[in-house]
Parts: sequence; C-alpha cells; structure tokens
Amino acid sequence: MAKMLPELKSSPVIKRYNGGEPVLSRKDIPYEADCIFNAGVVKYKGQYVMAFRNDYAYNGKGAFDKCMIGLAFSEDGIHWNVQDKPFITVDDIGDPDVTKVYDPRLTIIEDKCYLCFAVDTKHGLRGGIGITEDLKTVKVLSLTAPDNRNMVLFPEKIGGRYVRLERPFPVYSRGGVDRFDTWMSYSYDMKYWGDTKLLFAVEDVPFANDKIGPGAPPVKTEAGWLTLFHTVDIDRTRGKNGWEDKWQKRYCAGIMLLDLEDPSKIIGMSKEPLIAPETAYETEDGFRTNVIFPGGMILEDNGEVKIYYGASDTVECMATANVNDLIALCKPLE
Ligand code: BMA
Repeated sequence: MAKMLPELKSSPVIKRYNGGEPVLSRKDIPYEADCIFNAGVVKYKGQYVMAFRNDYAYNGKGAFDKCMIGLAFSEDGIHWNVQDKPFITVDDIGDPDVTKVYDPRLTIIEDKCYLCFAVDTKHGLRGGIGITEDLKTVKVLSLTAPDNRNMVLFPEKIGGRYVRLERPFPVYSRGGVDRFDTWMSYSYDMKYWGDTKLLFAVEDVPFANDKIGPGAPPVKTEAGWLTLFHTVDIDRTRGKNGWEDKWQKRYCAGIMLLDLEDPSKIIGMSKEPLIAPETAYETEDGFRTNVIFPGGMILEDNGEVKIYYGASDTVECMATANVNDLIALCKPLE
C-alpha cells in the first residue's frame, strides 16, 4: 500500500489571485457549462488566450456525460471574455471513436498556436496535438496510441526537433496499480514522435505516491526550462469528496528546471509542492476536491510568473510568483 503523506502546504513564494477566487467559472460561459477547469493559457498576437475544459450534462452518478473545450480572451490575463461558441467538441477531432475531448494545453511555436489535448475513445485514452490558424478551427496533427495524455509542447525546437512531455499509463508493468511517470518524445514534423525516454518517475518526487504528469508547457529562462508538473498522492483513509462516494487522491503542482539544450536532464526540482490544495475552492467546494491541476504558465517582462490551474475540477484559478523565486526552489538533485 502506498505510504501516506503528511499535510502539504503551498510554497510561500506563491500568491493566489484574489485569495484563491476563480478567474473563470461556469457563470462566465455563454453556453451549457458546469465545470470549467484545467485550462491552457498563452500570450498570442497581443492578447492572452485561454483554452479551458468544460464538463457538462451531469448524469446524476458522479460524472458528466459531455466534455468540450472553450476559448476565452483577455487583455490582462485576469479578466476574461469567453468566445460565444465552443472551440473544440468531439466532432471536431474527426474520429468517430472519440467520446470526450479535454485538458487543453496551448503553446506558441514560431508564431503558430498549437494545442495538446486528451481524448477518451471507445478503445482507450489518447493524447492529441492540433494547430489552429484562426483560433476558431483546429487541424489535428497527431494522436498517440492509448493510454497516454497530459502532453505539453516546448515553445521552440531543441536540436532541430519538436519536444513534448507526456504521461503514458503502463498499468500491467507497474504492478497493476497507478504508478505513472513523466516521459518525453521528439519529432521533426509534429506527426511522428519517437526517441522516447523517461524524464522522471513517481518515486523521484517526495510528495507523490501515486502518479505524476506534465503541467504547463515549459517556460524558457536563463537558468533552464522552468517546468510545472502535477503530482498525486493517495491516502486510503480519505473518503468522500463533494460529489463522489470515494475520492482518495490529492493533486498538487510541483516545479523543476530542465537543461536548455538537453531537456531530458533535470537541473533541479523542489522537494516540496509549489501549490497544494488549501483554499475553500481547492478543498471543499467542488466536484473532485483537493485537486490542483496546472496547465498554463506565463513569464511576464517584469519577472512575474502567472500560473493557471484548475481547482477541484470545478473552476479555474491563478497564482503568481517571481521567476527568480521559482528558479531558487529548484534545488539541484543529489
Ligand atoms: C486526471 C485528469 C484531470 C483531472 C484529474 C482529477 O486523471 O482527468 O483532468 O483534473 O484527474 O480528477
């Protein structure tokens, strides 16, 4: 049985926007919406762009029947205007096997807007990569074999290749339980991915005992690629959350620094969570309580870093920190 972890706290360098109030929630959405969370955010063509997950059509049994991706725009990264129509629904993926599309992450590479997303299909979970020229339609460039998701793209080619982080789910070979690690792959064309390697494993993170996965697309700094990830610890003594009979997981955000030229090398990592669930939105009010799920990170010119995260699979929140404080947390690995 997984070792239980103590109470976890957010790093003191983190400041939650408005005390942890959401920056986007269902009341802001002009079409059917229930839970708005796990957004990807970039600055693109003079504005902030957010792609968010919307779960809706509650089935009365602890889950939603439908899931799609919406889009919002902002001048300041805080106040958002939501596009009047959904951005991506299952019909836009072009594969009749797909039943849900969710967890978008945005990356700008050479002035083009790419999007990673997850799809549930009748035959497994897959990670997708798409490109949008007009922020209205998406062309799907690739879909992984199942089970894989949580993909994020680095914002530039490294050594002539595109690079992504990803999180496959190798159930049989990890003892038949969740024990999922973060991997990376390379591509010359965004379609064919390979040279796959393990970046880090769940046992490398002291505040995880269940699984880890990529968070936001990495951000370039002089010290290295500043990289968020999410972690999960499970505690069998935890019981019900807001809506489900049994919810024993806690999700936190962690931070690490990867080598600029060889991002498979970890320069440093914080041994403690960057953001742990603490506020009411994060621990009490929500579909799945105790979930922090980071999907967007923006480095501003003044050194402020905006971190966007889904709280309790129900609303989207934001926190800020100074870039040098975040880098300082990434202590060299022993
Ligand atoms: C993960 C993903 C996320 C979600 C999290 C907590 O497996 O499905 O989208 O936020 O679980 O429910």
